Amino acid sequence: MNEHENLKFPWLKNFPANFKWGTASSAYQVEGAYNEDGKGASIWDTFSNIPGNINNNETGNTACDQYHRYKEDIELMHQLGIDSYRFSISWPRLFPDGRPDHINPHGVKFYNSIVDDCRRFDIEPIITLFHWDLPQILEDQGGWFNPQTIDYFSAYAAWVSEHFSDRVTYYCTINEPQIISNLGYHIGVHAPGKHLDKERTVEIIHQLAHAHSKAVKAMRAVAKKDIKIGFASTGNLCYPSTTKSSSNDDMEAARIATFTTTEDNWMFCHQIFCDAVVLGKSADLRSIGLENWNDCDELCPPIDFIGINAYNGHEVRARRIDSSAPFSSNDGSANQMSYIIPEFVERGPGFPRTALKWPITPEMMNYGMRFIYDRYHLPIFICENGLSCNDSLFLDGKVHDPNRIDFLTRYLSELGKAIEAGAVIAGYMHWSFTDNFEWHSGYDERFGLVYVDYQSQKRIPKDSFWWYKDVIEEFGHSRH
Ligand code: GBH
Repeated sequence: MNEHENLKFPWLKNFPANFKWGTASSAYQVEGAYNEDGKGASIWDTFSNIPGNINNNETGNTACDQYHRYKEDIELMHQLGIDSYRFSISWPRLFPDGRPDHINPHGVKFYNSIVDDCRRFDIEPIITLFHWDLPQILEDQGGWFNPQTIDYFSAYAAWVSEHFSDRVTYYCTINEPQIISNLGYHIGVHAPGKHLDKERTVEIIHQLAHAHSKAVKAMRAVAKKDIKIGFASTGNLCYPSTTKSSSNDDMEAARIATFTTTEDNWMFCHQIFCDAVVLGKSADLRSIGLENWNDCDELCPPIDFIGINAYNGHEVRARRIDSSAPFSSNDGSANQMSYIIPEFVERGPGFPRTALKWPITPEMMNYGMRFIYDRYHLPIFICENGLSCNDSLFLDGKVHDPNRIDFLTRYLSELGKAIEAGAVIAGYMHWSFTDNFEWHSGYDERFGLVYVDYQSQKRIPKDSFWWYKDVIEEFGHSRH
């Protein structure tokens, strides 16, 4: 038996002892108390309270009521055994009108309590600064197009760093710039519900890159000790049809397909943000008819990790084109050129899918993370991974979710293969701890390890909760 073989979880391998096992959430999706104790309105408060925007006209006004129930929730996290909790701060709960001159003491007290309660249980808090809830008043003044928003964001970030860095080491600046711009400003199904054209939409991503970089610099300048900063990116990740061919053409094709900016993927690709803020160079935007960004050297202050939110990916195979160059070399032989064209493999009928009908593609966790690591050379945090299932209370009073356990086993097993291949993966934050407000899908979609009965706000750990607890106990040596 090899030393990595594990009898209890035979599929899970290679997780290092210092690997962080956690869960993730975001303020608007769990907190509720949307207008209590001096909180300012965010674009999501506005957007979800307009009839027609959200499934069943639901809102995040109450959500999981975590604002009032955080103690119970953190105790449950302790029971789960996680060693890190990624949550976001609601910018307008801290700074009701966005600008840094008026701070809300109730907001300060609330996030202090979350941080202190986590630490009491040895749970490392990972703070996300912006998970989509822009102060409404800033949106009214031009939102991310207004340079003042970027200044206010970095002032808010600096305040958080100064205030929390004695107790909090890990920070994500922005969650999913790709989704903010695409769903919020282009397709319009997320707040603020705009329908901008491609050029303006990409400009939002550019502005978010400025906000990120300015915040990173401001946070470092005032941190009381060494802090670790990253952000959370999302986008399509491809995996090869087969890795058996000796030339590994499919592997190369998958890598090319992952990072090539095209008309089909510009709204959902990693490189459009990550190349600028990590590598300091523009993704190729000419391929989608736009100018490249020429200020990327300002956008890439050193960061410590890259967060990846990973849900599904695409299978890709290579077509190799061998062509003779239109000229001959001196000896008269034709000059052979050969290149790879990536082809997306169609998903057949009955392809496995989650409740939201998102395809189940675990291989993405292996190849995708390796491609990301090869390109950016930063430790990777899986900042989100999970699925919605049609969870309900069974007659025995429990919530049985075998589909979630199988999904997670598959995804974590593939993640272990990425680690084996040399990708540095620092941790895994499961999305999500509790069921919560799933943006325009409302409460129909349940992503939690903990079931929430929204009528009573009762929390009921699902089978996957106990399964994850066992996994953490088995592999989470770091705390013992
Ligand atoms: C994250 O967004 C968010 O950060 C989080 O707040 C949210 O609750 C969570 O995911 C779950 O949605 O059409 O089948 O290819 C993730 C957004 C998920 C959007 C995957 C694109 C592709 C699905 N992305 N999705 S599919």
